[in-house]
Amino acid sequence: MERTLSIIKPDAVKKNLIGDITKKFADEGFRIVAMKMIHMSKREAQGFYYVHTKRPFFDSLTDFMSSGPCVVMALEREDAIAKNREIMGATNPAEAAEGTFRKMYADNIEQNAVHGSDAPETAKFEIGYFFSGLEQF
Ligand code: IDP
Ligand code: MG
Repeated sequence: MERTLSIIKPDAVKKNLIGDITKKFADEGFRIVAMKMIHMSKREAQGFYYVHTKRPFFDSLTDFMSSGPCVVMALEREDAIAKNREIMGATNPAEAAEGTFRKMYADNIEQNAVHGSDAPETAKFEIGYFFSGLEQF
């Protein structure tokens, strides 16, 4: 079993997609082991995306991520990290496969509906960024 961090980003929350997205995770065999709705401050969004500090889109990305509430979840499944990346689709919705969250729901490469950890070390950091041990089931 492996755990990954998922975020339903502010664009998808605004579109009322929380139910559709969590249903798909259940259908794909993920167990939600932690979950909450939060509205990140700019500083909290910068901390979450610190690996992208030097990227040209960092300021705009962290404005977007702090623009409204999002849903953060820790998900558990066999091969959770890769499976979540698969059902999310490519970062740019124009390149995302049919049926993926980003193909179905994303507006553009920045406002792209969902986040998913990309490796075991990042999953550990990202889950710990939002959830204490007591909040994980
Ligand atoms: P990922 O979310 O598919 O792992 P990353 O490269 O880690 O993609 O980028 C993190 C987030 O930054 C993306 O999900 C997207 O919201 C935003 N982003 C990535 N590339 C660009 C870009 O070229 N322009 C604007 N925003 C971007
Ligand atoms: Mg990434």
